[in-house]
Amino acid sequence: MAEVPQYKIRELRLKANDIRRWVIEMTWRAKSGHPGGSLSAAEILSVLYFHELRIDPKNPDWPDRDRFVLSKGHASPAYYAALAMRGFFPEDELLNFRKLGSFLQGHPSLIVPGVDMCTGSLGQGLSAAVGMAIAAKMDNRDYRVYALLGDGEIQEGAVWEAAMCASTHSLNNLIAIVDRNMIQLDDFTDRMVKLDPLEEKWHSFGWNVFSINGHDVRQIIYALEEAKKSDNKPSVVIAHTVKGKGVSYMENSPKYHGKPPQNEEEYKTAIRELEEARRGI
Ligand SMILES: Cc1ncc(C[n+]2csc(CCOP(=O)(O)OP(=O)(O)O)c2C)c(N)n1
Repeated sequence: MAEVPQYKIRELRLKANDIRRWVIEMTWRAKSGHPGGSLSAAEILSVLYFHELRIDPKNPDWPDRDRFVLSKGHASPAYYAALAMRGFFPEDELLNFRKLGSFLQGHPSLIVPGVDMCTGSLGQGLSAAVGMAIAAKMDNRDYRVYALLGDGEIQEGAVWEAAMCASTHSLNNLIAIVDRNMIQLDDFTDRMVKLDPLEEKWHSFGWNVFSINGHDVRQIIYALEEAKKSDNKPSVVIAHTVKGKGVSYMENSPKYHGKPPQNEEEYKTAIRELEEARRGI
């Protein structure tokens, strides 16, 4: 793999920090939304939107664009932030998150520029991504399809039906990323339905598997580069992350899955910690 220059790594880490800032700002203003699983996915979205995806914000419907499906649709704050920062719509719109009349509702829909699939009902995104990847092959187009799934989400059986379908059709143009933050709605995934050995499960379903630290942008870039070399299999990146990453009182806490900062003090603490982290990047 070509070495990624240090300035690029730093830029991607700064973008992840900006995404986190927006997640706090948006959920705090809306007094609702899902910060935990948005914060865990910040580096993944930063790498996708500022390094990986072949997209054109001026032409969101470009037929040859790479597709992205945020299967864990509740992580919309981080997703909308990445889309706005990338230029699909003005960043000011993020201040209207979840407001009546805004196009930035709690879960992504096709009215949002840059969004390729309506999501929010968990378990469906990979099937949609499989359909898009098959369509690319049928149309002789070389775009790739990326899907981001939650680890709680993949307890849903439909995900595994889609996984079998993808390997059956040799969808080497499909890359799934699992945000393995170990927590789902209100508890730890392993206390609800165990997923491990997760890497082996995907292997046995016929996928290439890459297991990485999902907060290390270099590792994310590397895994995606390797995945793209596949000539006959879909690939999955198991991104080991921390739910609530970057805000101390949210880290590893099921409480902040679907709860914004609870008061002014929590809001200020979150912003202060993210500003401190930014200075260290
Ligand atoms: C079909 C369906 N069932 C239940 C929910 C409610 N729900 C929203 S988020 C969530 C937990 C998701 O956990 P995970 O996939 O691990 O997401 P993350 O921790 O990354 O936020 C649930 C059960 C839903 N959105 N869709």
